[in-house]
Amino acid sequence: MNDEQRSLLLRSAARFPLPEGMRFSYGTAGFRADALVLHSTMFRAGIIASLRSLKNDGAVIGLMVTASHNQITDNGVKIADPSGGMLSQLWEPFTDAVANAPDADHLLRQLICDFAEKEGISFDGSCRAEVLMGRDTRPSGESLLEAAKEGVNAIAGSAATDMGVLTAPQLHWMVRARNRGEKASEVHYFEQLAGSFRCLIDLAPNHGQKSTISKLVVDGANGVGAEKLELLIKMLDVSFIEVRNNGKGGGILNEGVGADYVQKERVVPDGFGGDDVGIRCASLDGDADRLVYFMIPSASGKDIILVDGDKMLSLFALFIKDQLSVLLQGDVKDNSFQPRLGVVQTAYANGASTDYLKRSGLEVIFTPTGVKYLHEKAAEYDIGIYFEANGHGTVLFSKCFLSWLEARSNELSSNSAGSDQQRAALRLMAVSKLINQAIGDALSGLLLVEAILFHMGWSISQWNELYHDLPSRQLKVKVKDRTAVVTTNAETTVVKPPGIQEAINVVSAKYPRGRSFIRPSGTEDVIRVYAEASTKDYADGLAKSIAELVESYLG
Ligand code: G16
Repeated sequence: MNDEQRSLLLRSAARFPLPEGMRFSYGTAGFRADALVLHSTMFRAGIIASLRSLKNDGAVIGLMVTASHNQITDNGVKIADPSGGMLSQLWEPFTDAVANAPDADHLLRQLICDFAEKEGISFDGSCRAEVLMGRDTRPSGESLLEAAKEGVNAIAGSAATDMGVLTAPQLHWMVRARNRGEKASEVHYFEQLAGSFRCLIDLAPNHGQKSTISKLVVDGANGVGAEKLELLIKMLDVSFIEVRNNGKGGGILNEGVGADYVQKERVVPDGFGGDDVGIRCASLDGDADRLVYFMIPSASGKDIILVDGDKMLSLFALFIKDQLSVLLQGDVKDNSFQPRLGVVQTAYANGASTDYLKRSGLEVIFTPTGVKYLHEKAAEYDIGIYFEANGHGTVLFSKCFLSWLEARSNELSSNSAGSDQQRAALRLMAVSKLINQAIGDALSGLLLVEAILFHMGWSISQWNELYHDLPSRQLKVKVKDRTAVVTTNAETTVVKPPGIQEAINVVSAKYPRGRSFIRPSGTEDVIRVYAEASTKDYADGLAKSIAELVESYLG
């Protein structure tokens, strides 16, 4: 950095002082906190995004201002790497250090210069950083995005482009598209989703003889997903989707609505009720990267039947496996390429889902919570399907598999056009275009679920019958210091504080099919408790006992 660059950085940083007594951590999916204390964090996240772009020879980086499922008064930031995936974990320690570096004595500047030197990042103007920015609908978003923009601009020669209000997955998709030299506007995103969805519908068996798709009601969490889904519906020109909780009727983001609420509380969200009994319903979260389905079984109660991320994973895996086996049958020569199909889950996955997937002959791998871990694992397969039970996930297709598929599809269209094999190849190609390759995306996931249910001719109940969930319960416990809990084995074993894991084991063993674990949340200031057992009462009882254990150990 030359003197001019240094003084630009110092002048800009002085406008965003660190709030006193706060410690920021990049966490499960970026920085999150009360929006009032986040201006310095946003400014610094802007700097990090610029540096990340310089490190990647000027590739486009994404910066999304969102706190996703958190309450409306919170906000946060997610940084997208050139692939469109989450920021490399290798940079997280530096990111934490930058977010917390004291302003005094130019420590922030020194930290940045030292890191840049170590990473071989040059400020000589040989390449220019470019950062695409988006925000969700939170009221604090605009001013926090401005702070992040100032951070980008504090690295001389960097360019920040404000893409406005977007879902988080849209921004990730745009970053990926830009770096692949593809068209990357919102319209292109919608066109790609709409085109591949139509293609799957047209390829459904007996299409034309089937009735139209039955009604789907979507809870938009009073957030950005509702607004974008309405646009997508217009582009699709369909009438089977009704959007509720779009924020226009005075509802509050994530309050009594949204995927996180529906999945954790298992109750009917606001805006839904007796008239929706038996109808297929779905919920998006605050930045539309999570999706769960549900059904209201009776008009008299608040309970729902949840069809969660595990069921989505199972539906996608089943469909893809079927299409693959059709495609691979027959021609011995082509059978020489055997694509590897893998599924990735976390400890939150319902035990019944894992049993079902294994029984279906699939390879199941576990990672800690956080799509950054699942995505990385899924990318090791030709087709990697990953989902968290909370509805965050996608299907990844390797470059090698897609080239093979394209060649195979071309061959089939010249030799056996209209054959089952050709249709299977076309379906898989459409899935790879429909489902977001950068990150979990509620809108693309929703269209894929709808297309597969239509293909199968299934209702939501038939889908739900794939396997029967073990009853489960999740709780959160507020403690003095959540970092006191340290876990291992994909978060299934607590190593600190000593003794608590043994106590959890003793309690869990008292319940038939009892399984439970605890972990510190990376997005909220709580310890999360998960419990499952053979009955609802047992699962509730086990969760309560484990929560009491957490309180007794951590206060
Ligand atoms: C984020 C992550 C998810 C994670 C969730 C909850 O989701 O992207 O992978 O499951 O947080 O994390 P934790 O239990 O650590 O609080 P979102 O939708 O909030 O961005």
